[in-house]
Amino acid sequence: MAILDIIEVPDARLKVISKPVETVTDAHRTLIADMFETMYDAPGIGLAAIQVGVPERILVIDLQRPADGTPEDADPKDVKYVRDPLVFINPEVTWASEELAVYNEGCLSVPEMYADVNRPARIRATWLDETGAAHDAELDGLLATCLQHEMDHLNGVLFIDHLSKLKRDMLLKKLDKQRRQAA
Ligand code: GNR
Ligand code: NI
Repeated sequence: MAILDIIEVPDARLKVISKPVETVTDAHRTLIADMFETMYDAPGIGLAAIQVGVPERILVIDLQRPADGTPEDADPKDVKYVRDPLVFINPEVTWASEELAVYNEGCLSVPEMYADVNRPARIRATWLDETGAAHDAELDGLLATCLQHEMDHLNGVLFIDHLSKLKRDMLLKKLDKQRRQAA
């Protein structure tokens, strides 16, 4: 297992269109394990392979979930969260709701910058998991938002590309300033 370097803007690799996986191999499974380790270390809730420099259509998500046996009405401060790793290979959106949901998104490749992004609230998607098994499911909530954010990465798109040029340039300037102050 290894923690990999996460690519940040303005690295040109973030604009690359990633290639479909033809056959899921042990090398992919090793990459996926490293992607989870990298994501948990960051920490983040999702990571696309291109963010660690690999232009293949692979992404991982972990939104964590309350531990088994947690009552619906448990006090939020008593809820213990456990890992819930999800792997998506060659994901495709086959349906999207007209209804949009807004989420204050961030991205490990645009560190410490956040902005509201509107996306379809519910999507139906197909994908393969790390064993090569096919899945088809309707998703909503943060999982739908996060999967769309990660799928954008596979197409060379960042959350800031959904903003006006004015807002995008403001965020990139702020990031630049922050980096110069940290240096
Ligand atoms: O950690 C992350 N948080 C997040 C918050 C709202 C919407 C999407 C995300 S994904 C992001 C990690 C990341 O950059 N994945 O590509
Ligand atoms: Ni991202």
